[in-house]
Parts: sequence; structure tokens; C-alpha cells
Amino acid sequence: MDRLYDCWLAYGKDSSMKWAERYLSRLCVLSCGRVISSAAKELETAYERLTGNIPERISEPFSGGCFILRVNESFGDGGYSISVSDESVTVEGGDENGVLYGVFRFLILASGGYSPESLNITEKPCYHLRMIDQWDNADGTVERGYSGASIFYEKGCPVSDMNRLTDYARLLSSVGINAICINNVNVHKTETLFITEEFLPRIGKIADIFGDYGIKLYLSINFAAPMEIDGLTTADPLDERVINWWKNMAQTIYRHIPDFGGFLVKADSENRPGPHTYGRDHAEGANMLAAALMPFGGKVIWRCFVYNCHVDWRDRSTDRAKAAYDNFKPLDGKFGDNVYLQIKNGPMDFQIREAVSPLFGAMSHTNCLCELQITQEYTGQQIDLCYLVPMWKECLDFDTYHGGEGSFVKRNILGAAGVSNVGNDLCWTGDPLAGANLYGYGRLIFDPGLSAEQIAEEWVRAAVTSHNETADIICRMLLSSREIYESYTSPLGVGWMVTPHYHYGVDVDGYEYSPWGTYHYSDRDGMGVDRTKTTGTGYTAQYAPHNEEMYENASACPEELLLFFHHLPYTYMLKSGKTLIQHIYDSHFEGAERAEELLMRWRSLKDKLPEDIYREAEVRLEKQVLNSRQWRDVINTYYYRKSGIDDIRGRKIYK
Ligand code: GCV
Repeated sequence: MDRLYDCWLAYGKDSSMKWAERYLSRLCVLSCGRVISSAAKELETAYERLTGNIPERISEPFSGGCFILRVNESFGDGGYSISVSDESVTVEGGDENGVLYGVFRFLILASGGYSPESLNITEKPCYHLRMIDQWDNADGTVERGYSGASIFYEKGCPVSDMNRLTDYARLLSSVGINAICINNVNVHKTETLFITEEFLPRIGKIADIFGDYGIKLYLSINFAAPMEIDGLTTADPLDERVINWWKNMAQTIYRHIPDFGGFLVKADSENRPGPHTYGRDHAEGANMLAAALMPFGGKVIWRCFVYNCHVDWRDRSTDRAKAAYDNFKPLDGKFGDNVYLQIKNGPMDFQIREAVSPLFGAMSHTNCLCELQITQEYTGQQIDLCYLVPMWKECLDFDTYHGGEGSFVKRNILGAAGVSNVGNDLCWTGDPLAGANLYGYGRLIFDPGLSAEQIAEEWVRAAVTSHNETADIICRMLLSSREIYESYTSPLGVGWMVTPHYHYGVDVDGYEYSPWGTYHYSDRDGMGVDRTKTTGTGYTAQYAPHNEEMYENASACPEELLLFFHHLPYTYMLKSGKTLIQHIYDSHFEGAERAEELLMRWRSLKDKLPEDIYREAEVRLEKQVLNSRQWRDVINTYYYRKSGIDDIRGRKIYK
């Protein structure tokens, strides 16, 4: 066992574990089932790691100390209660998953140094769908993966050694994840065949592993599969042959995987096939698949990341931010009961700062999920430190005002899907500190009311150190990291300015004249995208009136989003009393300084941290310092050259 590999399930590496002897030496399992068996096994693993012994299995509670597991339906699906007394710990779950979640919760917190007496906890998940999306490909690569190769596939096939997948299932279920889609939404040739007899036996084995931890398996499908697999001449969702093809396919899948979750679909997006080819809309496409899965209880998760990626930058009237709403709002209420629309948190693409998607709350007659990106595509690629929970909370806490004040995104959705940041690196997430994002995603969608601070603290204590002062410093590093990353990258919500395709590092005009629709429109006088109704693209009108007004007027618009909504002169005066150009200079100088401070703070902890965790993170923080300097100098020089305006503080800008 290895500290890096174990992540937040590193029982007993750190602190005194008297509680283990007291509660874990006897195990009393009063309900049965495959997920409860996993819960019991986890307790055995923990006890063995802590003490070197195996707990005794007993059939009745024992007053001299024991750990009791049972199902008690009153706690609801996935809900649980932990009761700690002098003699015992009792975990009762509303179902088997609830028991497993309660066990993990106790173990994570107790091994993070929280006293067992403080762990009388009753919790219930806020959403019934808590999903992870893998962007893994059959050839072993991971699209937007920064943590090594896929743990699911190698050389065109699903892996046969299930040990790593079992440990992944443990990590995910320990934070309440109950669904996983195991292949990339961009479905290529080999993955198109995953739904066929050729691959289903092997996919079924993976489903079994995750099923043992209460996690349902989903597959991303290719909308044109009937043509590619069986040579049909069409994939038209209203064509009888196509309808029957998918019905037969559903039967085949469920024969192999009786608890199969369903399909995840990226259609008519970034050159993927979809119903538009046949003059059909997204509802017609999704409902056809949903009807095939319905008899088996399966779901269709249909992505709203639909936009034209072939726009002409000369045409100022098109706006990529408007695309999802334009495509889906007219279809509200037309989707089947087992269809879920998966909406990215923002209308563009997982930038460090963008507005919240106007689709949330606007689709009041449709099942909606929020899609969050745990993998740090645009947010530092697991090199630069960026704890994402504060950003996700902003989205979930956003008041859409559809249905009046208090219509928060978190109340408009039925669950979430997070794009995984995991690969076959020893520590799973490239940067060990990026483990906080995987942990944080699960915890946050179990209970969106949790604070970013609490989640960070839990994770640091379980995964890095339970030493109070050290844990506190790391928490503060995490909590400041998003702001730091934002301050040295693209300013005030305008986004992008990254190296095209690769998306790490600065290239201010990299996408400026490209077909992707991601522009900042900087000229000699000013910058930003005018998305107002009055003079711009009209995007603001996609929000409920309260938010529309807020975004429409530059003076009411939250300043961190100013350039997302407005094109403004460099001399525009911000509320801080600084001009826009001065803000750009200041934030970039400060951002690079603060990145360096992160490194210094980490170095100050060298002797207090497990060596391997220290080393892996240090290398990355060093790279972050260089990256932040490059961003600082390129952005400052670029805007100095455009505007001809000096930094009033006379700092070094390369001219
Ligand atoms: C999986 C962005 C990413 C793509 C990703 C796409 C999506 O465009 O750069 O790699 O494709 O989003 O979410 O479908």
C-alpha cells in the first residue's frame, strides 16, 4: 500500500488509532447484499491496516465494543445515520448504498483525526444521480486527461486486471458517487462496438466491479451506431428500422448487464453525428433511445454542449454562448421521463470564470443535470493548483430567478455529472493535490450545502496530514488557488487566450480568428464581448428578467464577469477606482507573485509531509510559477502594445 495511491482512504498512516481497537475488532452485519459485503470488507481492510488483525465477525451486537451494520429504510435511498456510543458504532443505511456511505464517512473522518464521538452524523444525498464521466478511449488515452493513461482500457480493449478498477470504485463510492460512464463522449470506431456481443462480456465484468460498490455503469454511444455496426443506410430516429435496431440492442445489453444505467450521448456537437442530419430535433433523437431503454429502467443522458464549431470570426452576430439555450429551450417539456439533459455549468466550455448557463431554471419541464469538469482542462491541467469546489458552489448557488427569488441552480437539477481527473498515475490525479477536486466533487453533489472550507479540511486531513497547523496551511492554499489562477490568466471572465487545442499556457490570439467562436475582440481602445441585448449579441436576454438587467448594465454586472458581457475601453473605471487596463496589469503582477507564494508555503511544509506527496506537488508548483510568469508577461505586453497605456506603478512590462 502506498500513501499516494491510497488517497483519502489511507487509513492509519498518520495518527493514533485507539478508536480502531475499540470499535473495529468485532463486526456485526445484520443485513445482507453485495454492497453491504463491500462495506464490511472495507471495515476489515481498515482494521487490518491499522492493527494488522482481522476483525471477528459476530452475529449479535456485543457490549464490549463492536461495529454494527444494517439497513433501515427510514433513512431513504443513499441516506445513513452513524451513531457512536461507548460500546459501539452503528451505521444504518436507508439502503445498501447508504450503509456503504456511512461506513466510508466514519472511516475517512476518524482516520483524519476527528474524534469518533463527534461522528454522530445523519445525512441524505440531495440528488439521486451522482455521476462520473470518463473521457477514456479504447486505445488507452484519456481525452483531456492529465494523470497518465486510462485505467479502463489498453490497446483497444477493456483491461482484464480489475484491481485498480476496484480501488477506483472504492474511492468513488466513498464520496457517494452512484453512476459512472466509462467511455469518452466522443465515441470512436472501437468504442462504437462496446454495445455489441464482442465487447459486452468484458464491459459486464467492469459493471460487476462497480455494482459491488453501488455504482451503475453507463456507456457513451455513437448516434450513428446502426449504420456503423450493421450497415443501415440511416440513423434517422424516426425510421422504423433504426427504432427496432436500438430496441434489439437494448435487449442485448441488458442480457449481459442487468443493472445497466443507460446511454450518455453527445450528438450534433463538435462534428459528432446526431438527429439534425435527418432534420430531427434533439428530443426526437433522445426519446427514440429512451424508448428502447425504458422497459429495462435505463436512462438517456443527453448533452446540451451543442454549438457551431465552424463559425466565421468576421460575423459578429453569432455567439457561441447562446447556442445551448437556442437549441434546447424550445424543446422544454418534449423529452421523455427517462431523458436527462446534461448542461455544462457555463455556456462556453469550463473556463476558469464564465457566467452560469442560462438553461438552468429555464427548462422547468425537463430533467436536468449539471455537468462539471473535474479534470483541469482550462484550469491548470493538474500542474497549476486550482481547487474547483468554490467555483462549482458559485454555479449551484446561482439564483436563476426562474420561478422567483430563491430559484437556485441546485434546486433546478436532479443530479450532476463530473468529468473525471483520474488516470493510471500512482496518485490517480497527476497532482496529488488535485485529489481534493475528485473528493470535493462527490461530497458537494451529495450535499451542496457543504462549504468549500469543510470539504477541503476533510480531504486534507484524510489524504495528506491530520496535523492541525499543517492541514490548515494546505487548506488555505487550496482555498486561494482558484483566485490565484484566475488572476494571472484571462481577465474578468473573458476566457480562453490559451494555447489552441492543448489549452495550457497563454496564447492571447490563439483562437481569435478561428472557427471555434471564442473571441475577446481586443483592439486599441478596449476589449471584451458585448453580449447585451441593446448593442450586442443578445445573450443577456436568455436570463430571467432580474439577471438580464444585472448583466445588461455594465455598472450592475458583477465585475469578475465584466468582459464576458461587455466590450469596454481600457480606461473604463472599475469600482476599485482602477482603470480596466490597470486592473489587468495589477492582477497579473499579483497573480504571479501569489503563485510563487504558494510554492514557498508548500516548501515550508517539507519536513511535515509524506515525502512522495511533497515531491509530486512541489514539481508542479514550480512549473506553475513559470507558467504564471509567462501569462503575466504575455498578457501585460499584449495589452500595453494594444493600448499604449503605461502601468502607473512602473513595473517591468516588456515593450
Ligand atoms: C470530450 C471541449 C473539450 C473536448 C471535449 C468537449 C466536450 O471542447 O476540449 O475535449 O470533448 O469539450 O465536452 O464534449
